Amino acid sequence: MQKKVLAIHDISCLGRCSLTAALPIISAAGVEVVPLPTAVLSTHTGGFTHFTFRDLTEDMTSITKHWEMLGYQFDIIYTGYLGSLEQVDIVKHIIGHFKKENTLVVVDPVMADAGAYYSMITPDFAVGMRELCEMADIITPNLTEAAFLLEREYKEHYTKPETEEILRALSLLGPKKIVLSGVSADEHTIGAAAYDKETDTVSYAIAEKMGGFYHGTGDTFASALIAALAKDMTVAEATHIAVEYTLACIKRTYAEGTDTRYGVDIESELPTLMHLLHII
Ligand code: PXL
Repeated sequence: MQKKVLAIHDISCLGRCSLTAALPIISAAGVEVVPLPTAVLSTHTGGFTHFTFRDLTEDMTSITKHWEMLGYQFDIIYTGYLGSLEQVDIVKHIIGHFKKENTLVVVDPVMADAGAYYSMITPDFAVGMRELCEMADIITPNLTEAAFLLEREYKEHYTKPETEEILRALSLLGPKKIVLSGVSADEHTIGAAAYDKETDTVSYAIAEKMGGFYHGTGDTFASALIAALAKDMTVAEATHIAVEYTLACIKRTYAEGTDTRYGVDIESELPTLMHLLHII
């Protein structure tokens, strides 16, 4: 049976993040992606001014009520950027309704990067996100989001023991598995760490670091992770694939020299992802 993923994020029309990343990347795995848009923006909020923002809070409930009537079910529920605390509450209800025995709930607590909240996000949002993380099987924060979820100061550098302590502290919020991005071994590397609470093991996927700060790479990474999980890969394998694919997108975009606000070239590297997933 073809797997079905419910992806709850905004649509930032320009800038390749949230749904405009999730839809092509997860589809490339041969998986159906059903989008639930939380808002429509002309661009994402990172580095742009004058962007439009149409809130879809009301539509979220009426759309999912229709799906409830149809009895539609999902194998994976994947949540990302949410526009307000009210939306966090709605998403909790959606998870409550659509999570069945074998549904995997993956929460990407999208709210911050490089030590700072995104422009429309306030610190009280972290409280709501923490509650949403409690309902997840897997969470995928970056190091800044991890610090904010744990109500800690963000540091620029974390040692290996510090990273592993963060992973264990995050698992105490509830999720059985944590995929932490932005982890590095030294200044020349970057990648992610996957933690399994049941076995208390950490698996690292570390790659060479490229210059530049590209928007949307967190969503590229999490969407590739979902694609691999939907193909029944382990969280450790999926983390490796997500790091490799994201790095390939960044390398290509770096070579193209495009404005970093427009995100990475996820499209040209879709064959790489399909190859990593053993589809081609
Ligand atoms: O990539 C995360 C993200 C998603 N959606 C919107 C954003 C951002 C990051 O800035 O602004 C609207």
